[in-house]
Amino acid sequence: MYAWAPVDVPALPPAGDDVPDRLRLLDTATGESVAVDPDAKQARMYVCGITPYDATHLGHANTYLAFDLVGRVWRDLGLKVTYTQNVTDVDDPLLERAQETGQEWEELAEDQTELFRRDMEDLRVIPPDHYVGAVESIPSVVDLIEQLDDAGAVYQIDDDEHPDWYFRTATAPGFGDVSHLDREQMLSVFADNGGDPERPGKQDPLDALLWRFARAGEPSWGSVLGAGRPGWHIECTAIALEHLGKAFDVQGGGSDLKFPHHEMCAAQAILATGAPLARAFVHSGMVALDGEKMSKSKGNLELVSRLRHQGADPMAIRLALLDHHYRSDWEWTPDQLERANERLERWRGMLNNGSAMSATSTIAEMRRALRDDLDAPAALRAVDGWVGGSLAVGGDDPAAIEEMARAIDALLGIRL
Ligand code: 5CA
Ligand code: ZN
Repeated sequence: MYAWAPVDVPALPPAGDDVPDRLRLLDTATGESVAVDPDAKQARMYVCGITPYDATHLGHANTYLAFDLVGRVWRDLGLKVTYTQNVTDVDDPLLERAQETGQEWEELAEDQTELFRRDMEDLRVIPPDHYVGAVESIPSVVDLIEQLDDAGAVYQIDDDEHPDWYFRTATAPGFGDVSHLDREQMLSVFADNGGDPERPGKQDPLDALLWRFARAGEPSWGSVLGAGRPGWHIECTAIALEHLGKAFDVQGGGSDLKFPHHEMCAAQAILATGAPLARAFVHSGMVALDGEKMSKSKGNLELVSRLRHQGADPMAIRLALLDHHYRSDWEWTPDQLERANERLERWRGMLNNGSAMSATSTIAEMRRALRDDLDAPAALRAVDGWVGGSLAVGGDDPAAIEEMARAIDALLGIRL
């Protein structure tokens, strides 16, 4: 159901000694820049996927482009990459939207997942190796909850009708080590980010829903826990552990997922496996529109698909997003697309120019920028410099144009 077209990534000549041979990223958990390459040849990354109840907006696209760059840099370092992404294909916002519109929830999820997949293809995002739905993962979710139960970290709410299962958060080892929020801050963020601090019967307002008992009019699945459906955090913990194993290299998502989502996933994984979920927790910044974080729930959106229907070149959309550092919070304005178009035209013009300066030092500069916490804006400026210099002084390196086009494609995902 969730096929996603492969993207061709051209091979580049190996980097020289003037380029560091590791990718460093800012790890939210330690607050430090860390080398995220594994010792083995196989790099493993999990990125939190969409909840498919509305179309892909530029905030989502920005987040998936950031982690697309991680995969590209790893490949350029000669690593094999295993990339897993989930799709939260059953959850409250999705069921609520289906209720409002009268559409079947399964159909809504499938339609929006399909649209997301097409948007990602347009933007030349390398597909995950495992693109996994919550619904198809219910057996792993149930197994993991049982494991947590064995560890004494699980309880049922004292409620005859809906004895939902909860994760005993406060006593979990390492709880707080991802987001570093104090309890006060956690409580204030929790409700805004999908938590239910007010639910009567919880032992601690910060405890996280693991398994929601069936309610009238809601989908549910039979299990040893009773008929119900998965909570949100346990979905990602189960999918990540099943498809990547423990202590994988990068857990990624937007900064809105630091707490509670990634904090809960991390605590659940440590309890269940005795090992950290991931070696680094990496978060992309939030894209805003009209002064507020772009969000499906608020409706202040600019959509990849809308820009495409208006005739935007997907490579210009990609360039416009890459012109912001992945960790910065920024606001979308239409003039950014115009500027990206002009840049794309300049770069494409260079392709037809026939003569250029050597590309070697520019490609080294792009690699240095990207390997140092994914500084895509600096990599774009390096290409600008090469294009401008080539046009100004001309050049006599006939292979340089092709080499540069390959590097722009492999490292930045821009097909000229
Ligand atoms: N299904 C969950 C993750 S398991 C979820 O958060 N879905 S989502 O559709 O709301 O968001 C999908 C991804 O886009 C997440 O990684 C989220 O952090 C990121 N995201 C959401 N809004 C923005 C935004 N305005 N700017 C940047 N990234 C965003
Ligand atoms: Zn997630």
